[in-house]
Amino acid sequence: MRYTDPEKFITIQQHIIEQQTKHPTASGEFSWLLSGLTLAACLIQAIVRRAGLVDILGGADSENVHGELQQKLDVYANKVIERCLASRGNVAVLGSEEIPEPIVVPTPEGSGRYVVLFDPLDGSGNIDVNVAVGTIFSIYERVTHGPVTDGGRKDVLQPGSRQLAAGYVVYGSSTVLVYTTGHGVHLFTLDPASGSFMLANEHARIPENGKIYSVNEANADSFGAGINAYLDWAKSKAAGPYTSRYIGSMVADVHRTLVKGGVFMYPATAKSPKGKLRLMYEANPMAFIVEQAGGLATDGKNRILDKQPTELHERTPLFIGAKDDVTRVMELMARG
Ligand code: P6P
Repeated sequence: MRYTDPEKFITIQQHIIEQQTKHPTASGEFSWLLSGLTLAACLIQAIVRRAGLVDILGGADSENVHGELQQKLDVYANKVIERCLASRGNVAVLGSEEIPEPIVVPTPEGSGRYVVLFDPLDGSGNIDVNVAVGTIFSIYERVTHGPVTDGGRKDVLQPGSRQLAAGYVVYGSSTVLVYTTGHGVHLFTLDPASGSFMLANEHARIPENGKIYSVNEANADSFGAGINAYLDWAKSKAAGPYTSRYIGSMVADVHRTLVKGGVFMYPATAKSPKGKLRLMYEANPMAFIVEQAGGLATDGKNRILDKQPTELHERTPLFIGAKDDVTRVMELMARG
């Protein structure tokens, strides 16, 4: 077993350093930044795993910028990530689902190079019923120089195609961290005994023939003809038929799609006419990862990574998964 073989195991720290030696653009600073995120993941999973035992379940008597009740774990995870990243010394701006405005991190003479956007605990509404939740992050290089003067707006509002790195952690039956720096997608499993993330799958590729569709069909009345035509096809013998899987935690649903193939969709609905998922710290990082694994990610018309954001918290419809599945949905949507 590679994990325990002293000749073969590869920790995420080793992997990140190897990545940076292969790709000169990734400096030591970048590895130091990513290690802040792996530290935060370890700390968050430790509390998630004890959620029923410590006073960390339930609502936090506060709402986020979207008017959603914050769970105590949302608030905790957000503080852990802020603290782990702000102490790195090379982060200039942070953007979190839980915080209305970008956070400008004071660094000597504005020396911070990086912007990190994150959803500290996606799917937090599922915590009380012990369903997998996750953390999602997206890393950019600043586009401004010197001290940050506009509250971080210019540095934050970059299209997803300019991400330096993206990743997520899924706190499921095991804790798995997935990341890309644009040179493939790599999966690591946390070894609870040592507290190390160990390489489990390098250069992961999304299966092309996964027969799984993932969407909340309770919203079908507002999907439109194209999406419903896709669902009718998927349920037909001509398609296989497909099977339906919907966890209700985007990180878990996208992770299953990455590993098993098929498509995950959160279309625009009557309740969420611009889509429910957030572009900057949910759709963009997942799109970077899935494209690096050979898949596609669109809003039904446009490539997610090409979208020029106007707000940190803007939402987008999302269709993400294997190339053939996403292409089929888009073709049927285009027919109307
Ligand atoms: P619905 C969790 O609250 C979340 O933001 C995503 O993780 C998930 O994919 C989606 O909402 C589920 O939304 O409307 O199907 O319950």
